[in-house]
Amino acid sequence: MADKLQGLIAATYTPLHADGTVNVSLIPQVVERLLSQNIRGLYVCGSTGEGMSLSSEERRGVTQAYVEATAGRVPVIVQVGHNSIAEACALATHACKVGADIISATCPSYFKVTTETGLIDCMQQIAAAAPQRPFYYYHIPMLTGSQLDMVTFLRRGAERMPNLAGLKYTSSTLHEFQECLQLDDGRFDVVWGLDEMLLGALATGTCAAIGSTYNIAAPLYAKLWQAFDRGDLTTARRLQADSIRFIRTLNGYPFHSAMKAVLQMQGLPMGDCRLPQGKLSQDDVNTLQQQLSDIGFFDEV
Ligand code: MN9
Repeated sequence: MADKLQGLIAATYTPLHADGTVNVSLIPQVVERLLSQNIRGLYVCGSTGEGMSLSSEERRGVTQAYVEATAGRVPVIVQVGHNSIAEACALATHACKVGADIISATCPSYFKVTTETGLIDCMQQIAAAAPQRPFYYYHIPMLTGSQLDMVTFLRRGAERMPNLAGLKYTSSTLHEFQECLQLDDGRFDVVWGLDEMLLGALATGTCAAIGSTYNIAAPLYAKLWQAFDRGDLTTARRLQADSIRFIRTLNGYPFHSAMKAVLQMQGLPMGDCRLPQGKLSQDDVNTLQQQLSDIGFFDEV
């Protein structure tokens, strides 16, 4: 079994030009900034990177650019989920070929996956398309609509997927997260995916967390993690409260469009989001900047 993921992992954004095409030329700068902030891995083409809003050709281009820019310094995890399983398999094979370290996938979501066996049937094909790489199922029921039992999935899935390594777990059910972490003496790598509940996940025993807001506030979360490690829960709670507060502000807008606007404020011209998320008006960008400044966001990160 491969090493488990560690620490803060950024769910990366996909930079776009003003005309909406992908701006791969910015990716090296994105990667250097994240690595300089001690980010320990990159999760590419997930919800944050708008994988589902990109063509497969664009996803291959973004994958290759992130792998090349990272040059083996931290693990690159590529999200290949698609409503067409065949397309997901082709993306997995490509990611493996260009040197991605780990493959991950959501389940199909137009036609819902309603049983754990059905989920294993789908994931088995994708995992088998990159058999030399660890595979992590991306559990995000709020977006896929598939609220299935992850303990059953891991237990039974491992019998059919030799490379099933774990989960990216984006759901607030901490008790199930804990069960998954502890299953079979901690055999699976179960990675936390809700930034606003990082402290709860640390208390539960997580070793790694993948999230969008680590792109804009890695130093805050690093301090939170360090405070937790030294047992200073008062500081850890204060920092988590700050994260909850700025995430609440961002949720007043289309979330990822607002996140890209913040990255722009921090000096990275990431462009807008694709529809259906879209872009913030200039008025909204100004209001957002003022709101974040009022809560001290820019002083803290
Ligand atoms: O999976 C991200 N989820 C989505 C990771 O983007 C749907 C999270 O990092 C959230 O963006 C974050 C803020 O709610 O927790």
